[in-house]
Amino acid sequence: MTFSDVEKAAIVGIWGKVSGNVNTLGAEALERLFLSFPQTKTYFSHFNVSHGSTDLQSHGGKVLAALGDAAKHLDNLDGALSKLSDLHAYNLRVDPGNFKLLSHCILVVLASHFPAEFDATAHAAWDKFIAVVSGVLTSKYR
Ligand code: HEG
Repeated sequence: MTFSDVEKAAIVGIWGKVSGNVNTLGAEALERLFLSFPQTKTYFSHFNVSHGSTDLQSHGGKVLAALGDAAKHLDNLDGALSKLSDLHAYNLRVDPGNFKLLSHCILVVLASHFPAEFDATAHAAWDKFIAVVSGVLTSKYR
């Protein structure tokens, strides 16, 4: 999957808004995930999932930081995400359907925090970007 120059600019531009605040924004994405789609909590039974917990902050930060790293490697996402792909496929075994749910929650966070920057072009580019990342993370299941 390739990204156009317009898509790349939108992905990197929004990442610039997110990068200084990954723990807070990531925690909000996870909180939305767990409240709207409670079945996703089954993977996190060892977490304190209450509002603002350090587990939410720390894990949310890791997820968004991984997206930020991916945004720097848009021409080689398979390579950049290879280790994370192994982890999700072989160790965590997250049902691939859950990636769409988390992706939705991340897009909602971006839209609500950056309404001016997150226009239709940025929305489409980020939707594609997270879908491609999710595709890589769920590519080694069999
Ligand atoms: Mg995953 C760990 C990124 C979707 C469940 N996830 C991680 C880690 C990262 C990450 C960076 C830490 C890896 C490490 O410690 O080395 N996850 C990530 C991305 C996306 C994603 C970028 C999709 C965009 N993860 C995802 C989904 C679920 C899930 C949809 C389940 C609903 N991830 C999960 C769990 C862990 C990680 C259970 C281990 C958490 C822990 O015990 O600390």
